[in-house]
Amino acid sequence: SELPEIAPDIVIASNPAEAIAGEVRAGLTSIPKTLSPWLFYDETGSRLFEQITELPEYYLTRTERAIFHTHADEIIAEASRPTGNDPAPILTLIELGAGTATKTGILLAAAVRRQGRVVYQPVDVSVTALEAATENIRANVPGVTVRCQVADYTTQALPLNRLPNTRTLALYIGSSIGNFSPDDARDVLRNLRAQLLPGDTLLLGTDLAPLNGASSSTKDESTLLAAYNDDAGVTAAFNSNVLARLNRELGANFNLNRFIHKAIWNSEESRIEMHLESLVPQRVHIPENTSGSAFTLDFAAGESIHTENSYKFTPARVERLLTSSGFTLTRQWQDPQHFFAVNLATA
Ligand code: AVI
Repeated sequence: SELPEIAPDIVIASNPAEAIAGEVRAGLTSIPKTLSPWLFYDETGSRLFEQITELPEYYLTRTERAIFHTHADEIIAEASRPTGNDPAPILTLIELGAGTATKTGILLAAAVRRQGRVVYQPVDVSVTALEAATENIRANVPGVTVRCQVADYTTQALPLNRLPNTRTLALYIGSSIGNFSPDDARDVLRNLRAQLLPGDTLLLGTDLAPLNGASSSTKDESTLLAAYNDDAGVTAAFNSNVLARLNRELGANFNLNRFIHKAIWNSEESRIEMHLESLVPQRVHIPENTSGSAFTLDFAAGESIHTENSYKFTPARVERLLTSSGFTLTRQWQDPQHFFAVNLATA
């Protein structure tokens, strides 16, 4: 039977200018200095991130895409598994932090093959990303009804306008969960879990930790470091853009030539860390704004701003995260080299 056509409904997120000013003040006045990774994604940062996903060193995106190409029908079949009170489930796909949805088309096409049509609800804080996602899916995957939602899924309850008699498959792919601390990751997934019904599923993309000594994997520390420190310098530009953004939007006076991009592997925490390291002793000024009065920042030579963590998971760690958020891991797909994992969990 045909699913009804639904008009796009846009939910506007909270005041971004105020959120940015508050976040910057809190992060830069703490010890050690930090900046939240979501600050990367202004227009320039989002464009640089798209470039990162195509770099030869950045294996994450193409590996996850390859897993989708190989297993999309199986993933959709598994998420559509009949149950006693739902013998022929029809899926609705929602995607957290959809961005431009370039990989999602593979899963949507598989859903269309199985059920004829599908409703797709991308959720993102960026309107321009959602416009690109809608364009991309409408042009490339017939049979999909796109319904965009502008929202910050980390802080706002997702307004899931469910269609009657459909089952939700929530997508959280691209290793985005890896940019949260373990506690925050659990809270994000718990928040999502609270809005799902029994039988609904989550597809979670996780980058895998290096398997030391395992012969079936060629992933080691150098693979990881290269992915976050590419030869063309795109990741360095992506990292420094956050300072350029603070100059543009808050009137700060960071001198970008006096900070250098650093990516390090923290094996104890199983994460890549990105930093912006001050090359010299220096003082930076941030004018008065909505979050309070002007302030100055003093940097010692070699002192850094910690701008991002990117956690890498063992399969056991993925399972623990899902269990602690109220999900049950049902299937996991990996690429042949064990670089990346795509996990299906039930609510
Ligand atoms: C968006 N996120 C999963 C990326 C990552 O790999 O952690 C962001 C990124 N940072 C540097 N390169 C890519």
